[in-house]
Amino acid sequence: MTILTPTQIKESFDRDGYVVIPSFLNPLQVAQVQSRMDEFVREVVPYLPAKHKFYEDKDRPETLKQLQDLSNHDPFFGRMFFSEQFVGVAELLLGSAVQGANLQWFNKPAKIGSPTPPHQDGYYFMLEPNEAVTMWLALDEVDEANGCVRYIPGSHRKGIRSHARTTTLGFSQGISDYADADYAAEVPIHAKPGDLLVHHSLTIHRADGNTSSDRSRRALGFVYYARHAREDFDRKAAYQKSLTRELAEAGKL
Ligand SMILES: O=C(O)CCC(=O)C(=O)O
Repeated sequence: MTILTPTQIKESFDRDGYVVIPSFLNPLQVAQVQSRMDEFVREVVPYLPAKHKFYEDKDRPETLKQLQDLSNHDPFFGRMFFSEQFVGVAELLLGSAVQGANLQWFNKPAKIGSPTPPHQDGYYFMLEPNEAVTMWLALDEVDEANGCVRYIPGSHRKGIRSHARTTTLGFSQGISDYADADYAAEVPIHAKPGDLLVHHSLTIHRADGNTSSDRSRRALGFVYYARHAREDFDRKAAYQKSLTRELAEAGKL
């Protein structure tokens, strides 16, 4: 296995808008995360607010697909989110101090996990300047069959594309003019449990659904903003409020 130096990690991220760090967590650490996550899903998720847990089908608990704000709901995940191990990578890549914004859990259950529409996280973040990273920690073996993440290299240098409302719960906005040239430029990223993918907030990415018959596709998503980036709180709160109302009225929450 090649071990990347911090300089190589930063060069790759600056060039492509993403970088893959293999075996960022060792197998013991991955097992600890999995075990805490299993407990969390069993014991805490039933009490979480509806807006922080999304299901493919909310009447079937086994179809849980996304959790929000884990660091505020659980001390184990809070410690992980603010640990030097993760914060240090965010600081290296953004070249500045950072603020933790959100720790999410993503799943695509076997057979029914829905696709992630093409998007740029920065469109959701509403930051000025738009300087942030998302780290995607694989908790399962991930490839094309269960919906690996696909990046467009260099897209972080081309600004924000136009987005429009999608019907995907948890990814309410997608690039509205995603075209053949975009599909052709994608790089699918295979990952093993413990591998860390990191992308810039302007890097275009998407994922297919999980078409495998028996493999889940679980990951943790760590979002850090550059400390000097300012969030448009009013605009974001207004959007969240109207989205939550709309999803509740549609019976999705
Ligand atoms: O897990 C996925 O399918 C996509 C995750 C994503 O879009 C992100 O971490 O920004």
